[in-house]
Amino acid sequence: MATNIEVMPYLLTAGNPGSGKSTILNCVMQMRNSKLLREDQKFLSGVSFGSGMTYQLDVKELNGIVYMDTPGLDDIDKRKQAAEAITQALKRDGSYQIIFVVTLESGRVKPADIATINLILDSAREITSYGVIFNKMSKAALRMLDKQGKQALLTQVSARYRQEDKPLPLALYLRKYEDLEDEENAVAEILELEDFLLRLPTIEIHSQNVNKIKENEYDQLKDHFQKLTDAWRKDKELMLQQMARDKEYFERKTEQLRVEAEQQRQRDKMEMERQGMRFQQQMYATQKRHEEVMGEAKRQRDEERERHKETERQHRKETDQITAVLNQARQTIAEQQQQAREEEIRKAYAKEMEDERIKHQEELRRRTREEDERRERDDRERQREAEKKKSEEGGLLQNFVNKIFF
Ligand SMILES: Nc1nc2c(ncn2[C@@H]2O[C@H](COP(=O)(O)OP(=O)(O)OP(=O)(O)O)[C@@H](O)[C@H]2O)c(=O)[nH]1
Ligand SMILES: [Mg+2]
Repeated sequence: MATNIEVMPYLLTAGNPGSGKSTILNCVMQMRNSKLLREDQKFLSGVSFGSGMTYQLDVKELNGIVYMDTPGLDDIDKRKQAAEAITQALKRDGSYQIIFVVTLESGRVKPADIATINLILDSAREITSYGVIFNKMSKAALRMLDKQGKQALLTQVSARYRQEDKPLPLALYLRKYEDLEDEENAVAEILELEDFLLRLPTIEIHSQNVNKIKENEYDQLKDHFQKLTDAWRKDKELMLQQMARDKEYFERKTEQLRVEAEQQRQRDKMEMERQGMRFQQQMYATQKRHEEVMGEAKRQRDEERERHKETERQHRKETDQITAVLNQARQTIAEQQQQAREEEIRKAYAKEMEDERIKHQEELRRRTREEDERRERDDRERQREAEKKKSEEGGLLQNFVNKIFF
């Protein structure tokens, strides 16, 4: 193995018993190997009661990478042995990727894990960058872990015994894989591991800079971080209490505002009702006025209609009178015309009579004249007769002839 030290990079996991170090390494190795790993190529993993399953440094080499599984420091009986195994793993001179595997307890990083990380970082000061896998997290916890929660976990896990300003580790939050539960040497496909390892910085560790892990300080450190954790919890409780007080105040304030708003609403409602009543009264008065005006208008209209009827009646009466007068006039005219006509007839008749009389007179005169003439003639005749008679003696024949020809 010594021959590989200068060329092969190391991938080292550290953390407390049962956190899942061996399983994670097996998963990484399987992910990087085309064939299924043989049992002897894998790290021993599984349920162990009492102490950790890995209690000494376990090393596997696969495809040019050396995987190192270190034991946890929490087991008091194996702590010294475990500390030696970790120191031994760090003293190999080469390029390392260091991963701490931790599990949460009630959503918080365990003081034992913080103490372990602190002791290891204290022994190898060249570990300036490292990764932390928060392992076996419930799906619900992962869902609820927002950006702030993740930051809180990282702050807890990188809390320092010595106050030093080191960058925060690279974190990976892994869910609890059901098919790994209590299994021995089980392997699962954890896709996030690939990306995590690609981003995890590689650091150089030189054996001369690696000190022995002070495992005797473990309990003291754990207590220290326990107190710190308690203080965080207290802070959190205080914060929660403050939040509860804020919430109560907010609720009280909200209720007060609601009551005020309700009172205002009631006042507004009453005011609106008052205004409504006033409006209604005004409406009523307006309506009444309107009705009065309408009534007055109707009365005037009726009167007008009556007047109109009266005028019409009067007019009709006048018309009748005029008609009567006209009829009268017409009748008078007719009578006058009749009279005139009769007069004319009478005159014509009179004229006719006159004419007749004149004619008659003329006739009479003519007859008289004729009579006179006849008498004259007769007289002359008689005279002639007489003369004739006288001449008869002179000429009876002559007279006779004259008589026949006249
Ligand atoms: N459900 C579930 N169980 C897991 C997971 N990872 C590890 N385990 C189980 O947890 C137990 C302990 O795992 P290991 O890998 O042996 O833990 P470890 O950190 O190597 O423990 P030690 O060697 O004793 O220090 C095993 O039974 C694993 O199957 C996981 O993601 N989900
Ligand atoms: Mg193990």
